[in-house]
Amino acid sequence: MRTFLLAVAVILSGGIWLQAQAPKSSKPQMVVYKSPECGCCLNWIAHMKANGFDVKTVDVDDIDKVKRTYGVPPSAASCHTALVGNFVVEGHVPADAVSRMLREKPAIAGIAVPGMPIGAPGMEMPGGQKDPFAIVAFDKSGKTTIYERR
Ligand SMILES: [Cu+2]
Repeated sequence: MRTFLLAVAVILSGGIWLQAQAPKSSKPQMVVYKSPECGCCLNWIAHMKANGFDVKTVDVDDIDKVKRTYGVPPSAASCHTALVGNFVVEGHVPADAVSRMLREKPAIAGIAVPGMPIGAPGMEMPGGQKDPFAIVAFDKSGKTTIYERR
């Protein structure tokens, strides 16, 4: 019994210690730039929040300027542009692909889902239609490669 109580005490104090060590928010912090009129952008933001991202939204009048600033190649452009860690996330990229990039930290500038494919996160249709799409990676020079196909 005494050993049991001791074990419980050790576990509890360990838990308190871990909590004290944890950063205030362990969620990945993301900033999303979008035009104020963009509805599907809001749907994608909801998707990212539902998957554990801490999202701050910034409405901008000139979203193309944001894309130029962060080096999104025109061929990879979509509606919204997001920053997370040292990476750029363009368009309706699935949250798990963003998480993989943050985990693996590849030598790229960011990933994008060019255009607005039907059925991508935030682009869901009432009938459940889903078009296949590619997630592309781009580097600082604007070169794109296929990151994943969905
Ligand atoms: Cu969109």
